[in-house]
Amino acid sequence: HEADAYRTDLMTITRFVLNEQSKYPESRGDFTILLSNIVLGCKFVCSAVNKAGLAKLIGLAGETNIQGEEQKKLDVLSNDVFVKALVSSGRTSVLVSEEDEEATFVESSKRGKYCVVFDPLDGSSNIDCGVSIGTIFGIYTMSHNDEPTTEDVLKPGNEMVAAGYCMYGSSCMLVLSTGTGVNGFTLDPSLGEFILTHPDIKIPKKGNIYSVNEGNAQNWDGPTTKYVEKCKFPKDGSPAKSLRYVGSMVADVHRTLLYGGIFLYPADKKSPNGKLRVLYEVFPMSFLMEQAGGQAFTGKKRALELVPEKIHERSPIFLGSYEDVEEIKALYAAED
Ligand code: AHM
Ligand code: MG
Repeated sequence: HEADAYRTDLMTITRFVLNEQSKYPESRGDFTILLSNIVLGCKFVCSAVNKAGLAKLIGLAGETNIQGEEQKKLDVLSNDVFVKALVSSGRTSVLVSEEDEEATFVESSKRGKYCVVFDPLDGSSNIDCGVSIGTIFGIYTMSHNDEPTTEDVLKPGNEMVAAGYCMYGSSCMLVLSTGTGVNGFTLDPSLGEFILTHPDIKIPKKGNIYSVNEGNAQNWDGPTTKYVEKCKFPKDGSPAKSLRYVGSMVADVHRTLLYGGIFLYPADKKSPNGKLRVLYEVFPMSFLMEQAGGQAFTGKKRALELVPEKIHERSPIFLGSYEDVEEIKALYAAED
């Protein structure tokens, strides 16, 4: 049957979130509206990323204006799109973006009950060579009706109400958690809709891949050094782990989520707090990992219990399969 090739019960991300929200009688669709604006941003960035190589070659329309101004860089363009989509959703009060030094406070007429922290286009070193990059976001709720301040987002990650990422890879995938598990949606380009393709993602209890920038090894601390040594030369008879490192957090975390294993961006002598940002890199990814049954650890504590003091603060991070993260936790505990 030719017709069988078509699924007709399409679970779009909007339908999925509406179903989820309908469990809360007080829900008035605000979250769904906010999310659909995030989805719009992701679709825009996806299309821009896909055209990026071509734009260079043949100069796509609109890319250079009449004054001959240069085309906006993809990360700046992505940021503009997300900020505008989030503000015009009418559902946000505070926005923190990796691209903007200061937080954005939404003007009172457009304010809503959510705060969004995001990295509009992460993996900057991979943009120009067409390797997977992504958008990462986390969502908090405002707990008062006074003027919004940065205090509204300087909260531990376990207070996020939702987190997710969109990966611009061989396909465009959006992975989302609203605190009741993790679900993955793939963009069907012919429909322009994200369709549920990976329901209820659970990370394997243990994996056989580790993911780290080993070029920094000379500057690592004891536990990280020991852990990576153990991955390569296990002494308990288990097989050595494989190394995979894209250098785009979204791609490395996505693979870790689906295949299991561990992703590390540790502290080192040059960067005592690691590289990755607490609010819009460490927290959303840690939230997703825990929701999928894995763990996220900073070298000192559970990542989601950090209380950031600055919006662009950094932290070391170890996240992935439950048992793999247990091992690095044990090495840090043995150090004290
Ligand atoms: P960016 O915000 O400049 O793109 O940096 C973040 C990226 C992450 O996606 C990735 O995990 C990490 O930097 C890789 O860093 P390194 O090149 O030091 O290994
Ligand atoms: Mg980044």
